[in-house]
Amino acid sequence: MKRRHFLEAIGATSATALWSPTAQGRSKARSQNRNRVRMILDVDSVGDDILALYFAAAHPDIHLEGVTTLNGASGSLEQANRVALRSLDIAEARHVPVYPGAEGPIVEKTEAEAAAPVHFEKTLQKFGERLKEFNAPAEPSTRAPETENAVDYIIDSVKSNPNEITLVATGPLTNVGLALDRAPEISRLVKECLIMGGVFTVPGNITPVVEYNIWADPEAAKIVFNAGMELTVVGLDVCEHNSVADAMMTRDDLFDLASSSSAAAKDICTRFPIYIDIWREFFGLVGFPMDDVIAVALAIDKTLCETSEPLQVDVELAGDLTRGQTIAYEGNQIFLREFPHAPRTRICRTIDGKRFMTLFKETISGNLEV
Ligand SMILES: [Ca+2]
Repeated sequence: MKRRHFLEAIGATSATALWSPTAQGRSKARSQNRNRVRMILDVDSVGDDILALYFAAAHPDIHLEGVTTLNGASGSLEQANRVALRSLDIAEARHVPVYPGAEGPIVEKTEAEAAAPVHFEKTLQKFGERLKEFNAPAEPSTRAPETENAVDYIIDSVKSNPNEITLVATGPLTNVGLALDRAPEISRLVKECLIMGGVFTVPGNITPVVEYNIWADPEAAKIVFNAGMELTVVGLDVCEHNSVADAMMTRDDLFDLASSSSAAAKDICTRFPIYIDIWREFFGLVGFPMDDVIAVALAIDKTLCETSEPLQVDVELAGDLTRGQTIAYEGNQIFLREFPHAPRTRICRTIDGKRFMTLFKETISGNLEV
């Protein structure tokens, strides 16, 4: 079916204006003389990290200063570096340096954690041939990562540019936690920090109360949540639950992106159908959740999500079921707890999913009207 026919069939002909080829390339012209968010993006480089890299590289209101990597859900630091470099190549952002970071969590996983059966891997087998596009090893880039370590780079950048740098972390919090541990003063020198991680009101994806990024390095997360930074938390509540289905990527969105000439859009259309299928068939979600992109998008548009008032949020370090749980102090409790800093953590409660997905597609396809 041609795109025009598809849109007519679903009664959305007006949307064609969004994808007008005449708007192509406007974003580059607009990017000059704009007051852009200076961003360091910390990634572990699986599916939605790639989308976050594409978005950050393409949006005219973001100046991507550097990308830092760590070992996370993609399996190794080397793979994270390769994926980050390759994604920046595709996004025509080869000028953005990539700094390798942590090879594992601050506290090593126990044998029991390492040996825990993973339901996901077994289920994947049924996807057969389609799996070759899922977390596929990236082709080598023509350039290498920087020699400076990610943690040193974060500390140096923040200290040299006080109140200028926005830190967005979309993987486990090891790099950010180590930077804050080594140089606590940067907590007041960062303009703000946004993280994708944690869960508050919907089921977790590791245990019913634990989300992957926090589970992967709870000690690092505890440092980050207790550092006194201006912190915005994109938890599973606004990305991985069908109550926010509007904010997920579906095959209809791939159809919209398919008319774009952007290399990032083409890559998404080639590689992401399997992600959409897996998240639908395994997690029961309407589409592929855009967790990491939401964290990046919030750095330029706070109105995309409704957030809590500033709260104290802490991380549970104990318990088979609860290690890595994020707990927000709300309401009134009998036990009094003193905190070292005033509350500065805002939790995302709701998201304007349709507006977010339109922003994503317009940014990736170079059709953004600003
Ligand atoms: Ca991630």
